[in-house]
Amino acid sequence: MAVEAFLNSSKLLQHWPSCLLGLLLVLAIKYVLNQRKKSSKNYSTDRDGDIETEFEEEARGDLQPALEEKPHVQFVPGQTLNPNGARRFLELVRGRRSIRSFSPLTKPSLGVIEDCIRAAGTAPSGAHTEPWTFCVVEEASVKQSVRAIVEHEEQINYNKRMHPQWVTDLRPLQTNHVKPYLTDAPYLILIFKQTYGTAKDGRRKTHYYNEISTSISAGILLCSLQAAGLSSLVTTPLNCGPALRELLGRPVNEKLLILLAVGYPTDDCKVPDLKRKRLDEILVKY
Ligand code: IYR
Repeated sequence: MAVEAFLNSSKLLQHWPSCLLGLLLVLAIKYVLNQRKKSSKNYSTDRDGDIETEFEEEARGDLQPALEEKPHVQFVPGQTLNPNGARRFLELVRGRRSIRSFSPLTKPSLGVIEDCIRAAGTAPSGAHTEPWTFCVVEEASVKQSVRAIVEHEEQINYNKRMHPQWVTDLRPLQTNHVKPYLTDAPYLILIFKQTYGTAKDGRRKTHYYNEISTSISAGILLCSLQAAGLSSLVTTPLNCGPALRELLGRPVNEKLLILLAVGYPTDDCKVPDLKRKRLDEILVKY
């Protein structure tokens, strides 16, 4: 017995290079299989992390675009060359200020607000998914509920949730948790980004770059409100998103991006004395 065991162990000793090779081969195969599994689960991971969706593993032959596939049409420019256009637009947007003192007495027509939202809806979006919802609130009781939610959370934000540096940085703007503009302004517009949608076949539809797309459309909305002669305030009520979404009965795929108050300033409306950066501070030429 002892002799046999000795012979066996000496055989093992003789063949250790091939054993090691075999072991390495098995490890290499395992590694390759693992990597393939990882990458097949995660098609959409881009290096900037801007595309958040992970796709389900599914038959590749079965895939259909969310958008209808049809021949492209001739582009007809909607604008003609206008050398003064940019300058006039600059003058328009230069005059825009965020205000916090709205007149409760004057109210623009809903038609104007609708046109501004039509303009916002022209924004480009990831794979033309148009991932935005604009909720317009004019009903006094709903504005009151919005204000109650926001003031409750902001009181916590200002008093304990946020870092003292946040409160300090906001001091020049003279803001606090009391927000009369949420009930004084004739309209509130709550802009939701749709984090995903539903395709025609009922499957979940990826809304690529939904935050960027909705932010672009919000920018267009601000400009069109300004063009309509209206004032606006952009607010990003911290920690209020879910409660406001529920108040308005919006679905779970929608997340509040920003809340606008819209209307006319009071006669005694004051704004912070702010300067904007010069062109040479924001433009880099190559
Ligand atoms: N959302 C809060 C606080 C606030 C935060 C920033 I950053 C501002 O630029 C302005 C205000 C509020 O509306 O009071």
